[in-house]
Amino acid sequence: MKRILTVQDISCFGKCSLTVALPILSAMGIETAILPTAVLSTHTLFKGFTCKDLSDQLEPITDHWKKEKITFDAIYTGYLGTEEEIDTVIGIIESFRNENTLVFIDPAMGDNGKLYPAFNEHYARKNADLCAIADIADPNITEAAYLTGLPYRESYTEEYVKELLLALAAIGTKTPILTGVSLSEGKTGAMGYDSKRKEFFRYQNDRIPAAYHGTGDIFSSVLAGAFVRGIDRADALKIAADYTALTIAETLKNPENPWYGVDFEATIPALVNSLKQTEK
Ligand code: PXL
Repeated sequence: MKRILTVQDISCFGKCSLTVALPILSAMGIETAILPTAVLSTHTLFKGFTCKDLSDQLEPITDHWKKEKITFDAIYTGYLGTEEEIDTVIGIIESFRNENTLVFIDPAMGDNGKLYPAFNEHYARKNADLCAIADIADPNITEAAYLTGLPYRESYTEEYVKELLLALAAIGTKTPILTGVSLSEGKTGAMGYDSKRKEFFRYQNDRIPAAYHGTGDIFSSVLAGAFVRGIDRADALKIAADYTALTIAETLKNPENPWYGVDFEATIPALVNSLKQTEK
């Protein structure tokens, strides 16, 4: 069985970061170790959230793993917390990485042109250091604009998306994948750039006119899991985008309309099924 380490916060309530990554990766048949960067009462879009930074625990935990000779096939980072913590996480990646380790970075820090409440521009720029050592990084357009210093655009052309991807590759990301990219009316999905082969690639499905919190974490968890399982790029993007869209559609049916997160629990059987299809 493949083994992944995911490094992100644990928001005790709110269906994001570790509370979605862990169940999704487990359901995908991947042994999942976690390194919580902070513990919050809820995610930061609730008012009055509590937050205990766990930066001082990261090295003692990983030092213990080293002594136990624990290794990982992949390391996947999400929402971190502080600039110092980013440096610590870079050190941890470098110390566990070998030539076969997949390093997948989701520089989770904002959406819709804005940073999340806990972050500022300095923090955003610091995330570029992390993306510089990534095999794959999957920012949304907001995050990519902050990472590269290019302007954020709400309406854009394919040329703009390519410009962002090339700027991310220039930072050092081997294969940047931009999420939440709409390349034609009524469609949405992702577009990536393989800097080794100098090749753009994309996947688009129908846009569902609803925005929910935590969908970026769901997309990233599935995409990281699919790559760890050795699924090829085209199928991996399709599985992640289709699962995210299906989950949003399922959530829209929920009369309680949970704004804080999506009903991914209901669609896990479909995710497992889509993995079986790729194995046929
Ligand atoms: O979904 C990204 C995310 C992760 N973790 C925390 C957050 C957010 C987005 O707001 O607040 C704590």
